[in-house]
Amino acid sequence: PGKNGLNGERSFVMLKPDAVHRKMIGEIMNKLERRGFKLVATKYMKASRDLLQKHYADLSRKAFFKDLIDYMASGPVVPMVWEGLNVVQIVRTMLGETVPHKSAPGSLRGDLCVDVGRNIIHASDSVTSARKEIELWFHPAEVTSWKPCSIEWI
Ligand code: RTP
Repeated sequence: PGKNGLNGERSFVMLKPDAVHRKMIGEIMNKLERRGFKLVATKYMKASRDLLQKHYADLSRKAFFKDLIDYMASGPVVPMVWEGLNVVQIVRTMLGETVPHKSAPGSLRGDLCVDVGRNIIHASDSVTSARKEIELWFHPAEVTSWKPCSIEWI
């Protein structure tokens, strides 16, 4: 174990507009918290097409790129930074597959969605892309890590 008893790894996770519309924000955040990860940044926003095009730049040649940007710009999103041991890989596993019909029950997509074009959540696929995505979506001052404290609250 490294920093804070964990490896201090961070992932960029984003609830997509369909998750917001379907009122799943709490349910999904709850699953990430219960798994053992720590929320260190979040906001609620309508993302600009420019920001979304930068975020999905690797997919710009894909036939579905315009539909993807239209969908992501169609309503508010909830970008987040989660911290914890092997968070990048574990959250990708929790998501299930990109295509919901290949996602096992028990995974977020396997339990909560059916359409690849409405697949509720994004999460970084590597530590390197997490670093880039966190930098794209958050100012450093918006990310606030914390340690468990010993004060008894109740
Ligand atoms: P994400 O980046 O959103 O976490 O998704 P991913 O890694 O599982 O999948 P990726 O290949 O990066 O694709 C990004 C998002 O594009 C949409 N998509 N639509 N119509 C299609 O065939 C298609 N394929 C991908 C999905 O919303 C996917 O999450």
